[in-house]
Formats: sequence, structure tokens, C-alpha cells
Amino acid sequence: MRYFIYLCCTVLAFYGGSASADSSSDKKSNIAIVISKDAHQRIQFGAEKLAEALNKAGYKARVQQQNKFPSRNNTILITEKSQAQAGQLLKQSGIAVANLDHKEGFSISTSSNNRATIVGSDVTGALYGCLELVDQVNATGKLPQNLTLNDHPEMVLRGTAIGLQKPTELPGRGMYEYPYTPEDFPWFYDKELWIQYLDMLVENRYNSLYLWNGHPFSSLVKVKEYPYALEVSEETFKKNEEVFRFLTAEADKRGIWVIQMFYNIIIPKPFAEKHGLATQDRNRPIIPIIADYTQKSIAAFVEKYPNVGLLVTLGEAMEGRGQDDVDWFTKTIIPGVKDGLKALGTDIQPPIVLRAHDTDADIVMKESLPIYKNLYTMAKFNGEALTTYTPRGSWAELHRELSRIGTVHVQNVHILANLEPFRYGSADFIQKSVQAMHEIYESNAIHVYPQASYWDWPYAADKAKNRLLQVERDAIWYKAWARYAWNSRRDRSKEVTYWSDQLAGTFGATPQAAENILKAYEETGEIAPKLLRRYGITDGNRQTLTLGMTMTQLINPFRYNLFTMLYESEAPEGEMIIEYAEKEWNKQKHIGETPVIVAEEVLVHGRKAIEAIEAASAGVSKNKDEFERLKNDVYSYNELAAFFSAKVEAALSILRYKYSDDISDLERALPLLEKSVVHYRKLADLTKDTYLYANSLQTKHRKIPMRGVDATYKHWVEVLPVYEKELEHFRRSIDSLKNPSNNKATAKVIRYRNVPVTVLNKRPEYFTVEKNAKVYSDTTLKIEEFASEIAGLKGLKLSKRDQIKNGTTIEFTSAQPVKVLVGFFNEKNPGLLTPPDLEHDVSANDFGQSEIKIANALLASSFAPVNIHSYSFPKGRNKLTLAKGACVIVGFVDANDQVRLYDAGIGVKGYKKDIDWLFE
Ligand code: GTR
Repeated sequence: MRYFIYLCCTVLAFYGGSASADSSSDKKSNIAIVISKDAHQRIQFGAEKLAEALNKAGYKARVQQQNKFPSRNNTILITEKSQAQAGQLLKQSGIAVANLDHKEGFSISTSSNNRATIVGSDVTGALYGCLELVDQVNATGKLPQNLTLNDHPEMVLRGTAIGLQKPTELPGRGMYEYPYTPEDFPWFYDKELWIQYLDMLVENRYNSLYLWNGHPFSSLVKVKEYPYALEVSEETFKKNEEVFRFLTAEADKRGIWVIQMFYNIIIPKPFAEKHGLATQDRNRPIIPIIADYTQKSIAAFVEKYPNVGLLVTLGEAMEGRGQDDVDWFTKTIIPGVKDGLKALGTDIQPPIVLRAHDTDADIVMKESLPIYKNLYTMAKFNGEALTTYTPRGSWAELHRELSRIGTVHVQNVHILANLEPFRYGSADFIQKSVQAMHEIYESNAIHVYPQASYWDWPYAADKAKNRLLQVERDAIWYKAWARYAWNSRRDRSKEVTYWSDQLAGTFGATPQAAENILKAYEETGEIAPKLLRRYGITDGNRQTLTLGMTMTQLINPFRYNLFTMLYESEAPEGEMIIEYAEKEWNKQKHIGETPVIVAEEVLVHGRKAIEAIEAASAGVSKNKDEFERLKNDVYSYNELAAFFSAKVEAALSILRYKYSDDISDLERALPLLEKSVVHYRKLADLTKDTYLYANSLQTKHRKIPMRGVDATYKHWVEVLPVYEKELEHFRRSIDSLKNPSNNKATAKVIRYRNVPVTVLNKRPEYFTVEKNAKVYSDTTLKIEEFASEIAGLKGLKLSKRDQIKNGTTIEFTSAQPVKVLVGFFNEKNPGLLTPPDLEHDVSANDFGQSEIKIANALLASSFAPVNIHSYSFPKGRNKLTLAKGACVIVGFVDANDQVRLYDAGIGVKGYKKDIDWLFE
């Protein structure tokens, strides 16, 4: 009772104070922020934030929970449409209820004397109304008077991603297998950091947070029937429960759905060991015990965390596309969720987002919608990179197809493999990208990855005394996507002012300096997208663009498994380097964005960015260290652009030689290649003391420009010698060509050598790689031509029909380490085995098989030429399992054979000689 009286007095005193104070709006006054006694926690949160902002601005504001909503001076009233007070407030304030039709919308009406009303169309809308006022108070230092504002977000889901993943694999574990433990993810247990991150999200009006992990369930729930599946200690399990509860509750307060992502099919290590299974195996059919375990763990998860959604990747660890995906989703995952809901006694369905990655999402959706309503789809915006805001082709069609299902389709701004590690803040590029999401992809939701260092969350790659946090360093990245997800139709000239104001705040900069900083961001913001889409091998994180590319990657991209969708869908119409060279030679007309145009444009972007950042320098008074780092990034981008520009020009001259046979074409290329190395050296100098690495994925999955196994070739300083050597080699090759007596002027042939193996398959048959040999036991397909390197190898003659129906399994023993050479037909056709593809299957290099060893190495009858890949095995007993589809087992060779990687051009029409040897 005493407490109650005390409370009344304080409220009265507070109120009395405000009533007797000068009520003119300019004067800082006492302000009561009134919310109802049963106000939702999001409204409470919004009201508190508003009070904080007002107090910072010099007012004395206080939140009061009461059911009377008095209309008087110095009072802010907050509610949401369905609350008891809403009708009265709408009438008093003149807010039209029709303005509150959109999810998460709000109306604000303020008049003089610090009177304000905020009504949300729902509780999140009311929260956003509060935050809108917070922004205005922060920007102007006072509560706006006579304001009428209605707003709502354009995109319905606006989220960010955090990976519970690491730059390298854990010992003894496969890709994505990272149990949640304090040892591996100390930041996960850091509540302050979570609050900082969640506050950033809500300030930017994000309403979803996705946590990415291979198989999170065995870190977060116990399954009664499978107690041994738990992957963490009891102590860690308790901590995980606690943190996950804390996180989901704090997120909910801020109107944020936590959505847990997982890959399929991955099982926990202890479970796998107990049942003698692999934790993941792409070629494994659905096994009942795995299905039962997964269904039960999903049920346990849903029961325990009813406010958490699921993001499902059907693929990577499951064979390609097909019925298995449908079955797994409709017979295991959805039933698991439903079991959980049943146990909870609720029918409120949490959202399930289905990724269209390595899956025919439209087919899966068709089968699933009849049994579960709250479904969403998600697909990558520009692959695993940022390349264009004019996407087109088959990828754009897929997006539209998913959007047209009628459920919400989410744009996944996935790993930004071409933006790592430099700062990115082109508001212009981002705004246009979001517009493309609506106009070209017809979608209405977004999910944004960290700008760089996804695999190294929460840190950025900068080499700083104390490691920088991404949430701070890349604030502009999060802000820009969110701002345009809220409204993509903002007027560009006003946007320049908006961002300049923001940057003026960040760097204590003069308006002119701030505008120049924005300019530097926007000019550099064009460089990486243009370079990748015009010269790159892949949109995936198999390539780290900022480390550059080797010459053979530029002049012979097919040898490196060119991912053609990059050019067909994720770039404006234009030409690749090899197409341009061919057309030039044939004097054909060029179309669209050419390699030459980009080589020129990136130089201009680099120059303009440097001019802008240098002009800004004198006008910066705050955060000077960060400004210097940004400036260094601008210099780095400029060197990267100059490196590529010179190297591509060299490449075009070298490709001309392919047609002309004229050594002067090579001689013309030499100074250009020298120039590119000079710029790369500068890039290495600029990054030497400023960056720890370029790419945060530091495993064998990284291939371009160099293999990334065991965290190697991750820094420019390490890659520089590769380009220096390449230049030296080229110089010597020209000398050799000029001196015909020098027999080193063509590539030397080194042959693969057979090694003895005992094949344990039933009645194995063999063939020898020679003209007219039959490669299958049940077809007449005969070898027509082959590369000298594979002559005489002993291949395995299998049944093609059986390969198509059941896939290929070879069990064998050998007394020494061995590589199995597997030939993949160079054609996309349902009956043919698809080559290893790191863009969709992260296990595609587990045996070193992802790279083509000899392209177009063999031609059999009228079939497409065959590319050879190799699978490495240790000595002893081994098993090679390949998915369904025809391929040729060309031989078992010595694991130490180092045959030059190249394109033999066998069976390729119009093939012009191999010139890769000039560089390696
Ligand atoms: C792969 C990529 C992985 C992961 C995966 C995905 O191609 O290498 O790092 O991002 O795609 O989309 O889940």
C-alpha cells in the first residue's frame, strides 16, 4: 500500500510538474508517454526508446502505464488498432483508420504543446511509430509539432543472417557441422553483443533474424528416444537453452522473428557413430532411422521454442533435385513441426521458409501447401555475390515463378563473395537492387547476409588493435538494405542528402565532405560488381574476386568450371573475354557491356572515388581512424580495378595470338601484364598491415584464384608471388617462341600412369584408352580420339543403363594412394552424371574432385566430349559413390601424378590451340 501511494505521488508530481511548466513546444518540458496497463511488450519497448530519446534531447519524459488516455499538453499517447483506447484516440487525433490497413504500419499525429498520438496497425506498427518519432527527435533535437505521418513497410519480411559457422572445418567434422559451444562461438553467449545487434536490427526496422547452421537441433534440444544424439555437454546445453530463450525473448520485444536455418540431411556426430552412418552423404537415400530422428528433433524444437521459425535447405547434403526433396519436406520436416504444435496444444503455425537452393522449390511448394499454410520461399538475389540490379534470364524466371505461387518470396542477398573484405556502402546500387527485387523478381521480402566475413562473425577482417565488429564497421550496409526494404521508391536526390547527413554524423564531416564520402562509396560500389560479372568464373564463394585472377582463368574460364549463369542471368547483356576476342578476330559487331568497356569504366570509378575521398579528408573531424580505414579501402579498390583492367587488356591481346599466331600479339601483352603486377603489388602493400585476410571461407572449397585449403592463399601478400611467377613464365614463353630451336616452346606431355588396384565389384570388365575401345559394357560407344596424357590407361567398363538407374559404386583396394579418373560428358542432359559443382554442393571437393584435370580429353562416338576430374583415395580399401547418371571411369592412376591442367580441345568445333602453357 505504501508503495502504491508512493507511486501515485510520483506520477502526480511528475504530471503536476509538467502542467505547471511552460507548455510552449520549444521549451524542454516534462512529457508523459502513456501506454495502457496491458500494453504489449513491443509497445513498452517503443515507449521506453522514445522516453530515452526525449530525455537525451533535454526533455523530462517518462512512460506511464494507465488505462485512461488523457488528451492534454505534454502527453504522448501510444496504442495499436485493436486496443480498447484506439477508437477514442483515432477520433481525438483525426487519424483515419484506413491508414492502418497495412501490417506493421502506423499513424502519428502531433500538435503544438508536445501533444502526440501514435497508433499502430498492430503492436509492431506501434513500436515503429515510436521509433519514427525517436529518429525525428534525434535528428532535430525536439519533438516535432503539427506532424501528420502515415507509414508502413513495403517489404513484409526484412531480415539479416548470422552464421554459426567458422572459416575452417572443425577437426573430424564435415562442412556446416558446428555444434553450439562456448569454445567455438564465444560471441553466442555474449548477451550485451546480442542486445547491441538486436537494437541495430530494430532501429533499421528489420523484423527477422536468421541463424545459419548445419544441424542446430542437437545443440538445442534433447530427444527422448535418442538421448545420445545430444552433441554438447550438459553444462553447455543449459547455457544454450538459456541464451536461445534470452535471444528469442529479446527479439520478440523488438518485433523480430528468430528463424533457425538448417541443412539437410545432416545428423549429429554421436548419432551417426552409434548407427555406423556418415554425418552427411549426398548420395544416400532417405533412411527411416534418420527420418525418425529428424522428425522428432524438429518436434522437440518447435515445442520448446514456439516463437522460432525454420529456414530449410533441402540440398547440399541430399542428392540433387527430385522426389527425395519432396518426401523429406512433406513426410519428415512438416510432420515434425506439426507434432511439436500438437504437443504444445496450439495451431499457430511458425513460418517455414523453403530455400530454392539445390531444390526444385516450386514442386516442393506445390506438394506442401495443402498440408502447411505458413510457407515462404527464398532464393539468392545474385548468387553468392553482388553483381547487378538488372538481373535477367533463367534465374529471374525462377524468382518470378516462386513469387507467383502467391506466398511470400524472400530475396536472399547471400554471401557477398566479391565484396569481401572491403567496405561497401553504395546506397545507389542497393536501392536499385531492391527495386529490381520488386520489379524484376516480383518479390516482397529480403534476407541480408553480412557484407563480409560471414564465416568469421562477429568480426571484420581488418587488422586492428582490437578486432572490429561487423555490426559497427558495416553499419551502412545494414542501414541501406533496410531503408530500401522499407521503401524502395525514395527520391534519389533526397537520398543523397539523407546519406550525406548520416555520414556527416558518423565522421563529424562538413556537408561537402560527407557528400564526397558517399560519392567514394558509390564509385567503389560499382567496381566489384562489374569486375565479377564481366570477368569472373562464378558467382559463388569458390572465387574471391578481390584476390584477382590468374591469366588462364581469364583466357580459359571453361577449364575452371565456368558458372555460366553469372553471365546469362546475373549481368546485363554483354560479352565474356573469350567471346569478345573471337568477335574481334572475326570482325563481328560487339553487343552490350563488353570486357573493354568494363576495363575502362572501373578505372574511372577508381579515380573518381580517390578524388572524392581525398577531397573529404580535410572535412572529417570524428572517427578519424575509421575514416583512414575507409580511405585505404578506396585506394585498394582503385588498385584492384587497375590490376584487372591491365590484365584483361593483356588477355585480349593474348587471345588474339590464338587466332593470329603472331608473336607480336604476345609482345604487346607483356607490358600490360607487367602493369597489372605493379598494381597488384600496390594492393598487397595497402592490405599488408590493414587486413588479416580477404576471404572468410578458408577451406578447400575456395578455388579461384588459388585453392584455399588449410587457410592458404587468403591474403594478397601470399598471392602476389603467383602473379609474379606467371609474368616470369610468360616472359620466358615469349623468348622460347622467338627462338624456334628451343624445344620448350610447346607444352610437354606428361602421361598419367596406371596403378594396380583390385576392383571388388562383381565381375569387373575393363577397357584400354585407345582408338575404338568400348567404354561401356552395354552400348557400342567407342573412343574416337583422346588426349595423349590418358593414352593406355585401364578404364572400368560399366553398364551405362545401370549407372543411369542406380548411380555408380566402385569398391576397390590398392597398395598405394590412388586417384580415380572420372570422365563427365560435357553436356547437360538428364541421363548424364552432373559434374561436381561447388555452387550447389559444398561436399563437391571432398575427394579433390571439383576441378577439371583435363577438359575435353576424350571423344566417344557422337557423344559430347568428356572432361576428366579425379577423386583421391588413400591406400587400402575404398569406395567411390557417384550419383545417378552416365560417366566414364577412365582409370586408376598414381596419386602423385602431377599432370598439367589444361583443355585438350578434343571434339570441340573450331577449337584453337591450347595457350595455357604460356603461363604455367
Ligand atoms: C554453396 C556455398 C556455401 C553455402 C551454400 C548455400 O554453394 O559454397 O558456402 O553458401 O552454397 O547456399 O547454402
